[in-house]
Amino acid sequence: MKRVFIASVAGLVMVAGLAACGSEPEAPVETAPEAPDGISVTDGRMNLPAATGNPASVYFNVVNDGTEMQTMRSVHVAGAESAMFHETAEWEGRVDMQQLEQIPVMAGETAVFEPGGKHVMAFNLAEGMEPGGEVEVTITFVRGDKVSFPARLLAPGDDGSAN
Ligand SMILES: [Cu+2]
Repeated sequence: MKRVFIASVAGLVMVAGLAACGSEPEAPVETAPEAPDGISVTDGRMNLPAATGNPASVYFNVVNDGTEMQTMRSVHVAGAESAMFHETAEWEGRVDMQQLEQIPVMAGETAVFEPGGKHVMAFNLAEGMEPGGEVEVTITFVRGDKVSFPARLLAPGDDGSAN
């Protein structure tokens, strides 16, 4: 799968605050989402936190087989009180996380969410989430289209590659 780094369009990405692992809840997601033209999501997975109460990390690939750029605006994780896009990167010599307000994915490209890079942080998880389970994740795009996909629940640190 082609990997896409969005550094070239970093100007489009609004960054709000450094290392914000705790913030406002997202607006609730409506039912019956409809994906933008050509958008699909593969390999959804969520690493459960090692300690109860900590946030979980969600990873996946957003494939844009359409003819237009699509821009992700928000994310909802079922069973989490709130969720947001994050990126892990090095700034001035130290590795840190930032919130991303919007994430574009160009026509014909794939936005990869993976450990050490872009990811979704899910906060205040419901009880009873166990490895082997699944949750639904919904991404909303700037024009209001949505795509939902399952994320497999993995133990902390499990990269899911054995599955
Ligand atoms: Cu994060």
